[in-house]
Amino acid sequence: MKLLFLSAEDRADPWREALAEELPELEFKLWPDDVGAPEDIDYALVWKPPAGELRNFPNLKAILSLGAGIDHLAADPELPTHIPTSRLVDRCLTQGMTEYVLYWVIHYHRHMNAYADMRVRHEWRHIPQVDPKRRRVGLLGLGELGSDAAEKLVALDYDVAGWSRTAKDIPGVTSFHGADGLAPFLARTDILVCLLPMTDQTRAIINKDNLAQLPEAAVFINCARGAHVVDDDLLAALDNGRLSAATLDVFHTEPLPADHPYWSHPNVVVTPHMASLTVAHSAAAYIADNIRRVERGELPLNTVDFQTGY
Ligand code: OXD
Repeated sequence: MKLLFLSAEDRADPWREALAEELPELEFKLWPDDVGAPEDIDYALVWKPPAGELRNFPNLKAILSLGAGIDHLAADPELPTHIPTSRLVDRCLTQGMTEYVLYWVIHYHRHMNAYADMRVRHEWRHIPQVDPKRRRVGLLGLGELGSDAAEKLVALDYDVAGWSRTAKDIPGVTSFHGADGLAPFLARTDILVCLLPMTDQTRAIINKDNLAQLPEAAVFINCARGAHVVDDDLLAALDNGRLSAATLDVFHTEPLPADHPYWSHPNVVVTPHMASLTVAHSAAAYIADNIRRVERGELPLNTVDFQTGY
């Protein structure tokens, strides 16, 4: 049984070691130099494969994504769709994203951006502290990642709402859904966090019209995809005060070009698509479990529905 590892962004060695512990009978092949006979490859563990590449492996039994998002696969018009594709759902991946969201929500809630500016000016004063029950956090997307972040924010007493395609029932979280639910959701959101999947319905959702629904001086945190955002509209909202700040982890072009205005905007924090990185030793157990399932003739966990796009 052979697995092909194909990613220009992930280190192969930790995966080779972690999968050898989980499935000693699995042979680890590395794209592009150590592929062997393409017809011998049973599984492809991938991140952003070149379009059409997976067509070259005629006996693949499943495609396993190295990340939670599968837009990197959905964009391939030649993706083999007669076999299942599985999203990565993993404790460390979810935990990492929740840490990122909590870190930045708390940063803005506790005015850490303003305190950082004051430190530069050697200025000593207090900014009134706000009860978290009065801080309205809104999560765009209540899937695996969004719902975990929502639950942890509820545990910290924030006033949490979420917006999703269909209604969700998460204790303590006010659920808005569908096109009609978006404007009222935005109108009650001081800190907006985007954790949406990338689909035709969510592309460019952070645009001038939707940003205009937010209260004055709201904050935006994007840890989903750059294409959720119309960059010029976001920059305009930062410049006209609709938004007071933004933390952005994802961009239309990655790495973010050195001359992009986000880098030097005083109210924007840029992080290099690191909100949650896949941890091989944790995720390998899930990948091995999925391979065992397929070998038993079952579908892998979290098989992607390409109609909904996740
Ligand atoms: C993912 C990502 O989809 O890192 O997991 O963006």
